[in-house]
Amino acid sequence: MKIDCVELRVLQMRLLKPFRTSFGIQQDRYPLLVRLEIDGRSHWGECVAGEGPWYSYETVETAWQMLKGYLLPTVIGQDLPDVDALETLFAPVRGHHMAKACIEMAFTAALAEHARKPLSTFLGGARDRVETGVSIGIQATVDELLEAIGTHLSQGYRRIKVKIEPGWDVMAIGAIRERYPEITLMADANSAYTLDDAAHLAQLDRFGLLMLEQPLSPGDLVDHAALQREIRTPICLDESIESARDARHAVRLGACQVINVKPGRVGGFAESRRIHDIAANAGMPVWCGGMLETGIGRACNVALATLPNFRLPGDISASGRYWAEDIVEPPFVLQKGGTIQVPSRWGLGVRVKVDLVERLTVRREMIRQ
Ligand code: NPG
Repeated sequence: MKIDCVELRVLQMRLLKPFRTSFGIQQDRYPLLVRLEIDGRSHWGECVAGEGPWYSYETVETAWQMLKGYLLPTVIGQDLPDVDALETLFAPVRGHHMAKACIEMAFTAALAEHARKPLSTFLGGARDRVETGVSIGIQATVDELLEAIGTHLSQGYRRIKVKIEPGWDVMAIGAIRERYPEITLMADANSAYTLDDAAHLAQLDRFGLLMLEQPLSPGDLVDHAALQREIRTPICLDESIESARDARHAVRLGACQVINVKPGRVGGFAESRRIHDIAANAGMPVWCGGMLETGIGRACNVALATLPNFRLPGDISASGRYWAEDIVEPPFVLQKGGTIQVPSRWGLGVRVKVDLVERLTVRREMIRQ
């Protein structure tokens, strides 16, 4: 298949509620969308890069530059029989997985459509719904945190993840456990601690958390392994796992017991699949994370989460947890049992609301050969 040209766009979208993590507060999201034109048809993808270099060195701006300057010129106009061919052309560009992933995922969805299969089936998944959870940001007070959790539980979410940071951890988790002793609960630190905090983090052990996500810095595989020897709560790695090689190293070192796979973070579906398989061979479950995506990235995450070793609920919440109106039709809604239905249409499986995308666009450019 030949990508004839690619349109890049940045949208401006307001989150229904500000989202606070150990990185800071986010109110607006600026999703970078790509639209591949193949044989006169449009295939959409979403880049998960953030507005600033906090979660990763990649940003909306760097991804735009990489796509325009290096990645798209190598693939536009080339005959690409499969994803391997695309990965080979992208390989000389070091890193920049988020920039690469949006093209890889849109191209994979195009291949699925061409093969007349839903993306999930094309990737090798077999489920028609995926279990999901919700990620709740740091709140101003414990009362607000408990209220936010109560709201999401009443909406049907079955797994609650809360963001923590020094000063908002043992006390906050303790208060949640007092109010909700039985819920499936986990914490995400987004790298806010160091190994010196091991004894402090061990205090979380008494709360029976499903896992503690990314307590230390992304590069700290060795320190995560040391921390895992000092705490009982299973460590989950997110930012630390940028590739299948990182997953292999993490398994070998005992740096984690769970991996959060975000296809955008690792360069796309193919690398996600490799990480999935490494974890499966090690008997380690994975789950699908989220990056406050629009329905386009969400459709990709839902499809990926149908693979067999996605054995824990993901951060793939319903469209209404983020946006007043999602840019896809139908939007993703929460079903009974805290699940999301997997689209059954061919390809990406959802229709992009082009008029709405147009209204939300703050920057656009067509990249041709
Ligand atoms: O529901 O999409 C979602 C958000 C899930 O907490 C979530 N994502 O570290 O995993 C993360 C975190 C994040 C969000 C990180 C935005 C960076 C930006």
